[in-house]
Amino acid sequence: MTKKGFIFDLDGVIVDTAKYHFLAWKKLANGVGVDFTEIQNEQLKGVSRQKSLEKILEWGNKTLSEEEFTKLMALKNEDYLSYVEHMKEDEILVDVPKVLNYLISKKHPIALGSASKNATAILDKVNLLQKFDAIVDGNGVKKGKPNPEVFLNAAKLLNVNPNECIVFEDAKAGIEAANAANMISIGIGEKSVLSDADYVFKDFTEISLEFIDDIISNKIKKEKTNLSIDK
Ligand code: B16
Ligand code: MG
Repeated sequence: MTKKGFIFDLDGVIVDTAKYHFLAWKKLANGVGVDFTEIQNEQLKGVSRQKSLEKILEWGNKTLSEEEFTKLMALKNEDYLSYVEHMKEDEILVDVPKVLNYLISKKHPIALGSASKNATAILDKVNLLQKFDAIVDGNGVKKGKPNPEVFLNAAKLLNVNPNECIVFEDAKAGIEAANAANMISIGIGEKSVLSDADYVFKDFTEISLEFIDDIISNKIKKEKTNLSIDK
């Protein structure tokens, strides 16, 4: 049987750190006189820290000097990490360990493919770091999602062909990146948002081990392709 590579996004797939990003971005935005809503926070999912701040300033019609911009990014991260610091295993999203442990028992390699520069620290906090064979995070990529770089790097590290890889993602940009990498894209969240994904599940409770077996045995294949990466 061909070896498959399984790649997991972090925020929104393994843990829900979006709520901490929201608190930290809201504090920062309000501090410079800009409004920030949960709906706007949704649009920052999978988006890098720098791009997120650019968007917030754009929404609020604000411009900052380069120095202020760098300072605010550092402050946001400090605030965000004050929440991350308290994270424990109970913040792992339901049934994620079920799938991780099953893949490990079947000897299929697992990678993380996240935009976050704090990914290793977060995985360590929730005690999952040891389960991953490779970590590709915001420190290791030049082009963020929807560019496929993050997932292609992960496939390389796992030593698995991209077309034998499967990506679990909660962000639209992440699904586009997985499709551009020619990997099976599995959306975690709402079908209406993740319509480009090959398969969509509300969360991991909906993903059966039979489904994983069907992927491994090629019964389940890639449904959609999207090779436009110039975004
Ligand atoms: P950091 P993911 C992404 O994580 C988050 O969804 C996004 O909201 C955040 O801005 C980005 O990481 C960068 O995070 O500030 O920790 O470097 O979903 O790609 O795992
Ligand atoms: Mg995510």
